[in-house]
Amino acid sequence: MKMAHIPNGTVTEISAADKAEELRSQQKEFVGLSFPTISSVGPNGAIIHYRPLPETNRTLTMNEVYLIDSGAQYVDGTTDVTRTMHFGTPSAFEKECFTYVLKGHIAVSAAIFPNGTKGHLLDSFARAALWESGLDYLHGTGHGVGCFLNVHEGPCGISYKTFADEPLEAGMIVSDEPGYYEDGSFGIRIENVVLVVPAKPKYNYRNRGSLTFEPLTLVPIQVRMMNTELLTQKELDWVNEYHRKCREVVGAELERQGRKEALEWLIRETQPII
Ligand SMILES: [Mn+2]
Repeated sequence: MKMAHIPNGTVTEISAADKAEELRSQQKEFVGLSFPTISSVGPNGAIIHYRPLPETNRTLTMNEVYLIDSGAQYVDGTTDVTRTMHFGTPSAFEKECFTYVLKGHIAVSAAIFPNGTKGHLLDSFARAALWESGLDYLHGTGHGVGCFLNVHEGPCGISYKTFADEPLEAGMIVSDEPGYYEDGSFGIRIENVVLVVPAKPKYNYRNRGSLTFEPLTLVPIQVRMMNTELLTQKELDWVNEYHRKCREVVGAELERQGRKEALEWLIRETQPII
């Protein structure tokens, strides 16, 4: 799928999902998809567990939000990533909602919390910006991700639900995926898989130690969907640092694989926000 093909009306939810699968299958150690791809345009994006069928299949256009949640099983790991994008000009409301979701995503990803904290305590971090505007989403914020196992698994998670919630420990892998769904109009979700790692804040209360997250997923987050005026300096720095890392790590790999067009796209999509 090239962005240049969108205006022609030749890309659909199903063909975009097939293309993502084809590209994934070209990478080494690929075994299969880790779950059925959610590929959704406009109002279909507001259906949280949507998957495209021939009778619901919509065409990607310059006028509607596109959401894709997909992942694969590789012999050496499991992926699960969601990105939301617009190929034309998103509305002010779409951008506002996207930015609140992004704030929530960053709030979890950059959170520093004591050892022994359970994931459900972090769930409200992901919702605070939405809640402040009277908005919310009706699913949990994160699930455990196994390595060539289940893509949705325990024992830890980040959810308003408190059952089966083991404390987060360094080395655990969870998803960070807040969203917002406007019925009949659009859906937004930003999902990375993140690794729990030790953190070193200024103090170490009663020697209990602290943890934070390191993103394992490295895919640009579309700046076009952001209202950057709503972001704090700390959030802007997070986005810029994340995009720098995407460019460094994925850029080197695209170069190695000779994927020139993808590399040009990556460079465009990871320009620093000033
Ligand atoms: Mn997920």
